[in-house]
Amino acid sequence: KNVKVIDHPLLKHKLGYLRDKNTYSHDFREIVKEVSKVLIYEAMRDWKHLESIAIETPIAKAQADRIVQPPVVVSIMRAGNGMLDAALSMIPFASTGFIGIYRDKFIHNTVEYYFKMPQDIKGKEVLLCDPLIATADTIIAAIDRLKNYGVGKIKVISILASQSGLEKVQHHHPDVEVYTINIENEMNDMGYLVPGLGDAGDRLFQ
Ligand code: HSX
Repeated sequence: KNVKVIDHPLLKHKLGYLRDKNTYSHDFREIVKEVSKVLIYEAMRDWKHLESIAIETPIAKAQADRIVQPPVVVSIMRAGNGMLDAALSMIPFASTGFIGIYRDKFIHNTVEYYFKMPQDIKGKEVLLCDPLIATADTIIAAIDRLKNYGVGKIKVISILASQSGLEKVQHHHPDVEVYTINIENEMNDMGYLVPGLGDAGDRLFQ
């Protein structure tokens, strides 16, 4: 129930281009931004922190809603950076954090090489961006780290996620919601999603 698959014909259409190996970086980057905006939009759907402020339209005085206590957008580098512009364009007043982490093939563990959060993230909601969840080791390690800082609710924004990876996330972090476009049933020996879209970082940044 904490996995939200955002099912929409336009997203399906765009996902086809992301999967296609003949879609090169420039277009791939643009489409990642487009689908990320939709995922962020859905992840913010239940946002409760709105305040009403007085404004004037060209015609009359009016009340307008403003989001308060904005979330922290966190990118898991490097592929998450491809989603960051989209997230910040949707929530321009959000603060941003970065986690550099990768799954090391040789030591069979995740390695963190960078961790930089804005000040005072305690209790703040986090939108954690990484285009892919395969084994889920990366995302789980990132969630573990964020929870050590006492952040509020964590929502993961991911373009594709494996069924087994999602189960693992739910097992370790049942309170975390995942927003994705499609669940992939298979993974190969290298830990790539099948059919997937390849290595998101490479396809974004070549
Ligand atoms: C890719 O591998 C993605 O961007 C993620 O950071 C990671 C997903 O793999 P896994 O840890 O879920 O197996 O570079």
